[in-house]
Amino acid sequence: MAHNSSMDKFVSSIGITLDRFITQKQADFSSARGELSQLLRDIGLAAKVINKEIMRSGLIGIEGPAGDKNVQGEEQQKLDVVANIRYIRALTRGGEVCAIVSEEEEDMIDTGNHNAKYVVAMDPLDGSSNIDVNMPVGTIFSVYKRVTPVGTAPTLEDALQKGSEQVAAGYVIYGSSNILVYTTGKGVNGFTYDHSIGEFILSHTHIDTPADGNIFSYNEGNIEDCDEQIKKYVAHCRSKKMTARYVGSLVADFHRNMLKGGIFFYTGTKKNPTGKLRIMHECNSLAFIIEQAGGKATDGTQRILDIQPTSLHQRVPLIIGSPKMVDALLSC
Ligand code: P6P
Repeated sequence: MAHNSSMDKFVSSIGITLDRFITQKQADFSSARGELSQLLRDIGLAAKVINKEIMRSGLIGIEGPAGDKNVQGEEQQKLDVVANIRYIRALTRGGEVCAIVSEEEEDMIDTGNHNAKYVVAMDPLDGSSNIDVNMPVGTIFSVYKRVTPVGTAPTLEDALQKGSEQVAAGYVIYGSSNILVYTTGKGVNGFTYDHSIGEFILSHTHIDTPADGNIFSYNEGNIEDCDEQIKKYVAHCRSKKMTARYVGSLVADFHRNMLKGGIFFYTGTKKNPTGKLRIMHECNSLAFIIEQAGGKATDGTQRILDIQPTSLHQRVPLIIGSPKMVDALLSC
């Protein structure tokens, strides 16, 4: 049948879905047999479910504290607990993950999938205290290949791996729109959730972060507690009349800075001498992503990705963003 161009507006392409993109990119990995692809799809599924619950949180009584504290001693929000259960269930049932390290769980979870090749470390819902005030929140995840033999029970050795060992990393930002951003080491791509068809559609192809920027993200409430280097850098930012932007939700601050250029830093304070952010659940993932986008991530002395984690909930100072801004802070 001849194609009538007047119909074009009714048959425009929906774009590339996350599923199709993952399958297409699977060809990049000769050894890939689809397990990592399935794992990424499982994360995408859980993200869709969590997104639905966040969008309606004020209507279904799921807002506010769960009445418990997590292993960090932080007030758990109901949605922290829900997101943790949803992601653990999706990854366990997906069958591709033998172990999960969650910010909301004191110990590593053995999923029972002992023939699975992968381990996932994640913060199921970062910044959840912002939900009740309708600020953006996020999920952050890292994927590692297990180091113990397939077919055996996973051990801590499978979990405590350097960030440089990640095979994939990503985050979901539940904000004015919902975007899943991930890398498998061949660039960073973002997918915007189309609620009308329930699909993540490729929207940010091969993200490169600007080499320099004008945005600095730091909780200046800590300025009296921090070391001289940070004080000098903040003074430098002020002298240059840079823009201070701090949402208090790591994924939101990171995502904005990666796209526009900028620097986020959360270093040691008297309250948190090694910083507040966790290397396994937050820092390794974002460090992998920012380096793939041309940026830098350091703890002030070494690459985040070179740090050998020694405990599941280890905190590290995090300085991350445009390379010239990170270098400027380090030279203070
Ligand atoms: P502060 C949220 O609780 C979080 O873990 C990150 O999302 C965020 O960047 C940071 O803590 C904010 O911490 O101490 O500035 O409130």
